[in-house]
Amino acid sequence: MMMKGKKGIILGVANNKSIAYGIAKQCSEQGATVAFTYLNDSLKKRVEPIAKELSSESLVYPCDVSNEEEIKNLMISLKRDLGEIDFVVHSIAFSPKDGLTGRFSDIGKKSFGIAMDISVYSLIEVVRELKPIMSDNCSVLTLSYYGGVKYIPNYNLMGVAKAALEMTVKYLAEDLGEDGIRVNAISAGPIKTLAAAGIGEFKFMLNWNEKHSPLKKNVTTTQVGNSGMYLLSDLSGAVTGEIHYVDAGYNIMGMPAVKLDENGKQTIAYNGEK
Ligand code: 0WD
Repeated sequence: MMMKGKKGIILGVANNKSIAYGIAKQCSEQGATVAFTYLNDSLKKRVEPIAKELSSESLVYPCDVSNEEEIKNLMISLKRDLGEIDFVVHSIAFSPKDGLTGRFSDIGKKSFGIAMDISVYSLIEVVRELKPIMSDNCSVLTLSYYGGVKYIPNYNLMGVAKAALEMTVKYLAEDLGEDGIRVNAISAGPIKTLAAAGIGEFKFMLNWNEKHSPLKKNVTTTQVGNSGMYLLSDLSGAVTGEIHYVDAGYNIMGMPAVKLDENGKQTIAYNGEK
């Protein structure tokens, strides 16, 4: 029981396909008490059964991270119900549609601001507001994607947001290190979730990653959950400011591997043909 006695909050469960659900489940199985937030009333209906499944039915709180008051109220509720917290998972991102389709140069200023606010600034704000109740070896985890490091088709504005998020992790890690608080990110391979449905040609991304990653597979929320649990546990007590890839190794590839087909002709595993 790697998380026995630990208490934490997970922001960003939309349903049981969410990466945050995978992390919550693994933490709970390892003995943690997990509290949840929901974005709005329609998602509340999805989050409540998940909280019940993980014996957290009394630990479900509203929190739209674009609303300062809701973040402040979250701290008050957690202090009342849990006292201290040992981990925080920020599994939240949002971009208006014009940030994920069409030409990059057409992205509007308003969309840019919204994506950066919800997907990046919210990490800083959540950490700052919850800091008074963080234990002195608290671990914070957020979720990133390789599109913040290299060009990925259609990831567009979210790529810029993830680049900013990854640097935010590093600056926060340094800032909070003296308080014993660790801040890390998992850069996960593509997974079919609600948020992923907004990305153009997502199926192509899934196929491409599966065929061209060293492990020749896509990752699951359980696998991301296990790595997340490690980063939230004392097993990673000397790890901070890290962007940890959980992507079947895809990020190490500079080009797709070339194989010989039955005619001795050089070929790649997948060229995007449907
Ligand atoms: O392939 C993927 N699915 C990957 C996702 C690969 C690598 C990284 N990620 C990241 C995402 O960018 C995000 O940061 O993982 C994180 C979680 O995403 P997810 O699990 O793929 O998607 P989902 O289940 O939709 O959870 C994201 C949730 C929102 O869901 P919807 O679909 O309703 O936008 O983020 C939450 C919301 O629950 N969210 C908010 N929460 C509070 N306040 C807000 C907000 N303003 N906006 C979105």
